[in-house]
Amino acid sequence: MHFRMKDMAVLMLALCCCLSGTQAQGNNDNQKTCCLSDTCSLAKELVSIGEKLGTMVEKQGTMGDNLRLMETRLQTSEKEVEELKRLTAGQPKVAFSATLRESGSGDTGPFKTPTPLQYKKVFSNTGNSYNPATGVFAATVKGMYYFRFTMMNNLNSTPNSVVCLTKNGQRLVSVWDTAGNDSHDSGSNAVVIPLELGDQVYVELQANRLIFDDTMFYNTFSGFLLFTM
Ligand SMILES: [Ca+2]
Repeated sequence: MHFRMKDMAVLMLALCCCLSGTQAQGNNDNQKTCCLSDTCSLAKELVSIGEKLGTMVEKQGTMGDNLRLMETRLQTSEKEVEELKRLTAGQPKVAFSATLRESGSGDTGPFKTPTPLQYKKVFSNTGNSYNPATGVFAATVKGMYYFRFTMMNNLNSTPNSVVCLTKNGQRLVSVWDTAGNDSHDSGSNAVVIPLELGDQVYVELQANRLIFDDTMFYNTFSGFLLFTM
């Protein structure tokens, strides 16, 4: 509406100037000249108001754009807050740690085939993802995990100790000690890996190898969820 108002004022101003010029050339009537002068002033004022209105509308448009941008940012922030709430307040808790023997001492192995080690003495098992009856950790939460295991041999000549951390039957990392002329060797290894639901992680004693443990608990298997994915 302001543009129409401005346009009308411009037309009036143009008409006024035209008539004023005609009057100046052909008519010296003072009253008519005064009347035309007032009309010109009014037209100029209307032009000025129209321009101001135009500027205000432009500013309003910019403010509207800014408001829409802020609304978009707010919606993005709200989504991020909801995601953070989900990741923190609702974070699943998965952690376990176990060692090989509940009591006594002696060798485990050798076996004719690669065999999952059953860590019987459980220190912790939040989430119950680790099964001490099988030695297998089965993921019930999709995410990034940390696993670590340790191993010991005890003055054995061959067969000696080869132990692998295994995921779904695939060897990931290992500890190896096949030199029998030294004694009481320990070793450890660890991984950080992503797991899908149902993925199985366990420590496997390789065929024709053995490990030793007693109530000092040298052989351990531990793991925990770092974050969900
Ligand atoms: Ca050795």
